[in-house]
Amino acid sequence: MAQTVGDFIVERLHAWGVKVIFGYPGDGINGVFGALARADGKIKFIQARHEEMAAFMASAYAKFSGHLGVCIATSGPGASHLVTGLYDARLDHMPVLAIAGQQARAALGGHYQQEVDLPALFKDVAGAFAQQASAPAQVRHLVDRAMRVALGERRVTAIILPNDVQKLEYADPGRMHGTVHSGVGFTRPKTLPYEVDLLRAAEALNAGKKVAVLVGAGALGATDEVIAVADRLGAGAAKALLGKAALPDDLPWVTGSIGLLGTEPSFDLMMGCDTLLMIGSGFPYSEFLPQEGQARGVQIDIAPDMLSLRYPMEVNLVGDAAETLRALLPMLKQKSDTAWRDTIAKNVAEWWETLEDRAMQPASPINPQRVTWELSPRLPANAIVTSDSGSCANWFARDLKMKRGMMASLSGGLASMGAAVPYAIAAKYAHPDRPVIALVGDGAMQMNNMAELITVAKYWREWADHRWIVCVFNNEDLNQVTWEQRVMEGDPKFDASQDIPNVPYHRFAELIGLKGIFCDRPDALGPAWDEALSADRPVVLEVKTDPEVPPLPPHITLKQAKAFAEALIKGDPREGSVITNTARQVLSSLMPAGK
Ligand SMILES: Cc1ncc(C[n+]2csc(CCOP(=O)(O)OP(=O)(O)O)c2C)c(N)n1
Ligand SMILES: [Mg+2]
Repeated sequence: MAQTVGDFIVERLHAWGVKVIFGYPGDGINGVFGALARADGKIKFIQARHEEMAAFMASAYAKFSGHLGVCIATSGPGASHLVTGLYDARLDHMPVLAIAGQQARAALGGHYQQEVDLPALFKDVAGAFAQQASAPAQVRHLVDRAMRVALGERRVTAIILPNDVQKLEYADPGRMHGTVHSGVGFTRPKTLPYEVDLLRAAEALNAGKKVAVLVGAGALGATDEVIAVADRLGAGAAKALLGKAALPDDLPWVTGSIGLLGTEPSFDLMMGCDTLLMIGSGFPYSEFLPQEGQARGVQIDIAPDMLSLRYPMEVNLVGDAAETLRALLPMLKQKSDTAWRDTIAKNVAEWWETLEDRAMQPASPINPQRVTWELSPRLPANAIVTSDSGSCANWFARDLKMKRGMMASLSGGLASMGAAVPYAIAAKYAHPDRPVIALVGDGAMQMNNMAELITVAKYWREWADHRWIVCVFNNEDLNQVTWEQRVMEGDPKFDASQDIPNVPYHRFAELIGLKGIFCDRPDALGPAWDEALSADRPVVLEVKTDPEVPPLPPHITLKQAKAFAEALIKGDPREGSVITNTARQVLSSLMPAGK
């Protein structure tokens, strides 16, 4: 049989090093699925339950493997389902290629069934390169460019394939005017600023007496270099959410997460510094950074458009984090005064005690902070942790102690619900030999993560390490938003939008052949984690958690505290029970006594 366009595309992706594709079939893309079947396992296909989940998987695969992620879907609804997952990759700067089917060329423009204007649909999310094929000779350069643009610019790209084109016989473009002759291959360049600019950065950093470092996802491959530079500068370092694994939390000068989900020492570090060194981060909330003019700023980022965006930097360096820090290090003078760092370390040590104290406060029935607090010491050395968007992201950010060599991620820029389970599945394709743990709210389970457990049930036996755990925080509430309504808006909880049904997640797990564990007693939490981590198959650990423990930001303003108090006065349905010990503990430091 002659090679079809579908066969050629699969072969070309293989030549580009693609090993796995996440997706869902349909008649708009069957020409490529037939080719995948004929390719005899050269590229592995992973069947998700929903195309959005396949796109989340592609995004997470890129995050955890360092390679490009690929997802595939049929025309119309399959393609439109991909979009949110693709935005996740787009906002977190991940190289992802989306392949979507389309109606036959002759039908386009005919208000045909499942006909969606896909170039227009993908124009924003895959704006770097979104093209629809109209002839076999075109697909070679469409694949080559989609791959190279995605890898080179760390962007999302899309190839749209009318179903009749997929079945045509493939032929290379002839040698004539108007043809394109492209090739395979991309290697990441070494990106390093000029010495003169490194010297300017060094001058600013050497002059500082109180240096603060902020690391993000761009620093994940530069742990040694960040530590060396921070040690030389006597600096403290805070971590943006996506950079959580960039520095281990057992270093005394690492202040943990920053921002709304962050820690008090990170807040103090930024408010007190005279120099800011930001490495590979697009952390969005400027109010957690120094005030303009307070600090001299140096930023390192691989993407020029991310420079001087959150704080006006004096020195803007385009470079790979590890390479740039390595080049910078010999230019930096060892700080001899340790007072600044000693203060940071003292704040950090006290903060960990505060967190333990908060986690151990009684709650009804389980304090959600205790869930991650108990997990930290039990985390296997090479664990990969994912989190959904919801209150568990607070506990993931704040309470979970990362050790050297672990990985962690979540939907950062998009902060989408529904990402933790597909992320955790993708982690198994990036690193089948590593244990994976997903932290998920019950709302996010109901939204779509539950259905993806079926994907886990389908595939887990082929994973080298069978440890795969999703921990569900069952609080029967869309709790993060409930607290946002109270604290940010000053509104009482709106039961109609916030209450969600109680679902036996652990029993659903058992129904589909996974292990289910249920926990509603604080003292059973540690043993429950132990049982989950030693199980012979994937586990759903369902924990009944208290929705009245507030995931408040570390520096909650008086304005917000007042809004919260107003919500109580206006008659929040939970008024009687709402100020638990934990809430009182946090609020007492903010509210005037007796209010
Ligand atoms: C797709 C999507 N829809 C809505 C939101 C807004 N949102 C953020 S957190 C949250 C509540 C999540 O509830 P749940 O998963 O139960 O976690 P909890 O906060 O209760 O722990 C909502 C609705 C979002 N981030 N993403
Ligand atoms: Mg919930």
